[in-house]
Amino acid sequence: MKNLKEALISNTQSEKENEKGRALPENYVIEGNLRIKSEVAILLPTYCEAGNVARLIEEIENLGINPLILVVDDSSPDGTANVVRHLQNKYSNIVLIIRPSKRGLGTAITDSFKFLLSLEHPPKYVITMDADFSHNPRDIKRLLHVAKKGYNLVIGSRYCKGGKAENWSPIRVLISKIANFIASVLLGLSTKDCTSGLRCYSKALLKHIVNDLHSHTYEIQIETIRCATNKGFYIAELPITFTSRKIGKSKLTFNEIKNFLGYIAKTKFRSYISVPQQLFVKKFSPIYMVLMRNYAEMLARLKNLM
Ligand SMILES: Nc1nc2c(ncn2[C@@H]2O[C@H](COP(=O)(O)OP(=O)(O)OP(=O)(O)O)[C@@H](O)[C@H]2O)c(=O)[nH]1
Ligand SMILES: [Mg+2]
Repeated sequence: MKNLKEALISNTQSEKENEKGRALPENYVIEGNLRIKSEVAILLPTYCEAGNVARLIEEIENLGINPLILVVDDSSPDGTANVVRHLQNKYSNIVLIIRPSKRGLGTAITDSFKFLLSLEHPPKYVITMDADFSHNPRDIKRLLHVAKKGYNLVIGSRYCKGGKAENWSPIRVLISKIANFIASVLLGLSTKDCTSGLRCYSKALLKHIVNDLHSHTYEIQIETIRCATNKGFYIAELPITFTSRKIGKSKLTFNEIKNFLGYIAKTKFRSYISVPQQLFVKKFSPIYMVLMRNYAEMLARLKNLM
């Protein structure tokens, strides 16, 4: 087992790569072949998904696209990492990152983006999906097809025409709808499903936004859409059927919902204060200039007196 920084440094010799390695925490462990050359990476964040992850990886392997499968596990107490290790004996395209404790979905995704971009052969497309079979692995090819048309972010959407969520409890439907309503009304996002975790990101997009991502938990899904929109990248939505998880427990807790609402409130507040600030500087800049000139003159006089 290698420390992530060491693994990156030993596999990528250039100084630039080493700098990127240093940007990642020292206490992560990485296992697998970092020299994999694949056009597509599939990112599976896991926390206690031992009952799902093996079958999911097998189904992804059977798609025939030979992707790099990256599992980011937060030291799940149910032994998810061991299940993945077992599969690494069978398939050479699986990389496992183990973080020392549960650190949230948002940081799992951002850490993975940083890691993938620092590889010797960074993938051109990065798919993110839940590891609980809520997302159908067969949709991966559909997402890639649209991404290859030039869309930088393709979202598997439950709320665009043709999309749906099956067997979801009324409370989960309500939480999801409210979260999307808040995101579209308060942040002005035009995407219909802003919280879906099934996505395809282009390398170009990730390079531009990775350093702007600071979410800890589920708000990452909104933050990535905002960053892509603000920077003028192309976003598409593709209808999917989302299925409620059958094995394992949801990790969506009150804390995650609190973080999500906190992110929306903070972002909205920032947009309120930045507009008057910009107006103020524009409108009063002549006054500002006069004040500055007087201040400079005063300093010069003081200097002459001394
Ligand atoms: N590494 C990591 N993965 C996480 C964390 N929290 C959630 N996940 C994973 O992120 C994915 C989405 O989490 P879920 O618990 O399915 O959340 P959800 O889809 O809103 O809830 P469900 O109703 O259970 O489907 C799953 O693969 C989880 O195992 C975390 O803190 N760290
Ligand atoms: Mg889920």
